[in-house]
Amino acid sequence: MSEEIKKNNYSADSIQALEGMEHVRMRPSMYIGDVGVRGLHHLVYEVVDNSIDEAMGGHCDTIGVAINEDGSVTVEDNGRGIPVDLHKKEGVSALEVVMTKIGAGGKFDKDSYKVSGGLHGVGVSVVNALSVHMKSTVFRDGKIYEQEYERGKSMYPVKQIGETDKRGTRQTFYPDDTIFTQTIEFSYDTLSARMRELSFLNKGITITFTDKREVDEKGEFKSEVFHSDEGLKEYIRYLDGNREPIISHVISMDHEKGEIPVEVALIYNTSYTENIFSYVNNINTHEGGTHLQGFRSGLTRTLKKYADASGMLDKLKFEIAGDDFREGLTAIISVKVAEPQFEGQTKTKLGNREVVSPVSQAVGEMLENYLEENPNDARIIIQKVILAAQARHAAKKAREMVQRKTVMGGGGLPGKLSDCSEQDPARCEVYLVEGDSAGGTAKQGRDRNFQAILPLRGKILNVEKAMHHKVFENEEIRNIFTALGVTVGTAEDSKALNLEKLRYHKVIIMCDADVDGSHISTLILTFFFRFMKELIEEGHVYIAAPPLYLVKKGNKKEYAWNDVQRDQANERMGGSAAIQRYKGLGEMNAEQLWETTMDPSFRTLRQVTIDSLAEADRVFSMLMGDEVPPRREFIEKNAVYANIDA
Ligand code: 0RA
Repeated sequence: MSEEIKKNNYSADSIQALEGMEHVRMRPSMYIGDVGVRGLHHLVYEVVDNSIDEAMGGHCDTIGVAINEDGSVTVEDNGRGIPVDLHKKEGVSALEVVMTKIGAGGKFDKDSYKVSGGLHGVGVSVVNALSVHMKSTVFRDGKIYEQEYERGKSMYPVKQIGETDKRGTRQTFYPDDTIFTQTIEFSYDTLSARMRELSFLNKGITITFTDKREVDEKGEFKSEVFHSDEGLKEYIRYLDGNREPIISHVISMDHEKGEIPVEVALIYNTSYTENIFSYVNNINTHEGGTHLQGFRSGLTRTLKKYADASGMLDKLKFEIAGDDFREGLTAIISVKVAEPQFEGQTKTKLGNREVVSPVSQAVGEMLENYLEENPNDARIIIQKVILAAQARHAAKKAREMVQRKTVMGGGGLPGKLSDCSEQDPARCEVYLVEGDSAGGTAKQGRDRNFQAILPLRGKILNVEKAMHHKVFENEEIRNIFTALGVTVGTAEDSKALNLEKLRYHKVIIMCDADVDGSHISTLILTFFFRFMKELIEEGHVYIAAPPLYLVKKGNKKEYAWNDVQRDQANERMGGSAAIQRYKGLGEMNAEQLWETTMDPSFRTLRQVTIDSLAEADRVFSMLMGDEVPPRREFIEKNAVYANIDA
């Protein structure tokens, strides 16, 4: 607690507390990032983080998370229970301080192992302030205590409500719909993915996740239990389950070097994709930072040293670059940092310099041991690196061709692009349309002022299976790059994406509403995910939703996007309406396509977002990879409308 606050007397403190809570309600985004879907789910992460901290301190091993029947969320752990004794300075229970004072969480327990911070770690009081109702139940010293709150204000002092032999803390909250105006509905998939991720990142803990809003045919709730004994090693197997490994084991290590606990696991597979996920205090650091830098330098240094000593590079005419060591690599780095400095646009880049060398050393030691003990795998890895270097030279040439066209070509826009007349990218949108014929209809139907059309020929290249230079040689893909005005590669980073000259702020994928159409959408999304991830992350990518049916009777007509809407429309028209099922965009005329799918005042666009990079990677590698059975299973499970927004 700061000196300034310490000096204040009791009443001044409580005013400050009130102001703090009011401030959270006035400026929620300052505390949880946004008040949309992401911010809403952040509330759950915040509460779960507290239980994870208790587990990391060695005080609990089980966490239960449930979405309740009424849509509220309960998080329960078997830890020591938040203390309920009188907080002398505040004159109320410690629990009340934790729940109603901003920045109070855990501060009274200096010995506890607490490293949360950064994005999360704003404190459970923030969740309380943003909930219409919250209830804390503490099981401690043989007793059960309870306190409830409304919009962050306690309704009564902590009271004892019974006896127990349990230990732990239970928190239930119902988000405030005047704050989360977009939605207060929690997504099973989003929360489940995060709980799985947390169980891999914190081995040994059991997290049960239950959705009580619905029961299945057997009358049971949807529920999953997440537990990992091997941590990141298991995480790698999960992530790379649909790829083919080229070495015999996952390489991993888990140790505390100096002050900073470092865990790393990695494997090489047959793909050409570099896939590194980094975490700081369980937070996915999308933008990387010093721990990633340490990882890269440790990897490059150790592999290079081994390769040089092996003589395998002797006849090589190419220089080996850092990138070459990471082709077909899937890796996870997880560090715990006491006072993380987060930088970057989305505050997901670790800035602490002191992290570089411990990570680099740990990675070096781990790899050196593995290479020495597994000479066969070592040779396979070095061979892969050499192939990557050769492919990189080929890719560079192909890329330069694209670049020349983009930058110097003058009127170098693709011939197939029907551009719009508006010049301000913020107001411009481009439709990527499946097939030339639908492209033609879209071109007639559009508002040419701000809507551009780029028709794509049939199935675009599956980038998941192609080498990089093949990707850049592909005409459809080059057209997308040039049309969007996006370039790849700078002097420092051959894969860096440059979005500065992005010509359209909305990039809309428009495909038939059938199996082929969703396959093509997925191919395009895979391409964006692997080669223009920032385009998705910055919210530029959308999927258009063409209707499935036209329901017509006399001069009345309605469109329907699913069977329920179709039947309702039919009923509204008194039954026996003529129903046309659109088999594809091609069956709509220009006016219909405009009315239903392109007119901004009527259309619905689904914005593509990424909750979890790791989960998205797994889904794409499954959907687009070689293994058929998992893909079939996924598609059957998500048959109605595969949610690619994962
Ligand atoms: C500080 C001190 C003690 C417990 C906790 C924090 C605690 C906080 C949370 C939040 C969720 N679950 C939790 N479990 C425990 C008690 C220290 C003691 O008993 O000596």
